Amino acid sequence: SPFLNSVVAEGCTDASVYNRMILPASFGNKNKEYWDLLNGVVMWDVGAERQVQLEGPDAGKLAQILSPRDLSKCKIGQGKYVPLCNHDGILINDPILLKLREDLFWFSIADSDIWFWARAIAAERGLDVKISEPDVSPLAVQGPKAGAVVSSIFGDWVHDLKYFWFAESEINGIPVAVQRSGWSKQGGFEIYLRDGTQGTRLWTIFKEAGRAYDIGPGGPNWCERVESGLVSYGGDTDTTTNPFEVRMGKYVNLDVPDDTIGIAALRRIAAEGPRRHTLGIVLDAGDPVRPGFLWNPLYRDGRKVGDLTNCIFSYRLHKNIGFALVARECKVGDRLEARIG
Ligand code: THG
Repeated sequence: SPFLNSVVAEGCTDASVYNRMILPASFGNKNKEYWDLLNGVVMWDVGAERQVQLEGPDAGKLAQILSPRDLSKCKIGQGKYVPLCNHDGILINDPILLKLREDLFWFSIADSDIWFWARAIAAERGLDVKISEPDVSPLAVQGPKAGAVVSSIFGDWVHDLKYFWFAESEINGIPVAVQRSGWSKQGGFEIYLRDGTQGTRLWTIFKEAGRAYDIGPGGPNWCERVESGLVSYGGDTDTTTNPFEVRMGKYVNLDVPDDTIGIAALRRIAAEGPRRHTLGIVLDAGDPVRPGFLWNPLYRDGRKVGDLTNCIFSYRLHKNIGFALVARECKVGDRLEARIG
């Protein structure tokens, strides 16, 4: 990521690999990073969220072929959270789509190879569209004070951006797009850096503007995102998971054109009713767990009913919490047995 040198200088202690890149997770004080996200403002190097760019006369057509969410009313400057599915209706990514022009779109992707997929589909369908990974790297600014920091840099207009809408801008000659977005429910923005040589300069601009608000470095926060119910593609999903099973059914429109990949399967799944759904789970006992994708079995009356896909100690509840991907017959309030540790 163009922010890597800054992140190392800040003392990054934990990272993962995401889209074949380093995704910083923590700077050694997870407790502080969590409470700063809830009460203040944090900045995250999320350059690993790569853009798959569709450009050309058939870009919009390809975007709709790739996603079962209705994009016909998507405006220039608007973003949308969209499922991407394979022909069996299985979720293969959950990007944010940004429409920059009628003939220019970005899928800001989660951790799977959509670049190859999009190219293959475009070629097979004979579409006039160029697919590339442009020099674009997001920096997330999250938390209740994010608006104050971002507006102090770009101006008060950022407050008028609606959720997932964005505008192209620049700061000290550095080209960016500013979007109201981010992988938390604490509010904030993502700044899409459009010149990878300027990462250190952009990081410093935010660090200095954020000083008055005690901005600190962090990373996508596992505890907050589980408390907020945000899905992690590839972690909370497996190779058999469809969007209905992970609360993305509201982003599937069954009346999209028939040439949308997976729509026939999704219509069938919707008609039959998905087999599983995701519920939040609170564990009664146990010391704080290390966060992880466990996929440990969950039992009801001795019978396996699903999986605990992830588990994390909640700073707010002082209990371990997670997501239960379980059979539809399991309801809110059921008692299940989890085996962890
Ligand atoms: N930023 C950018 N790209 C990304 C992510 C990101 N691509 C992959 C991954 N993260 C996408 N995942 C999500 C999931 C949920 C949300 C954002 C990114 C989100 N959801 C809101 C909610 O659930 O309440 C709103 C959804 C809606 O109503 O449309 O914000 O972090 N650039």
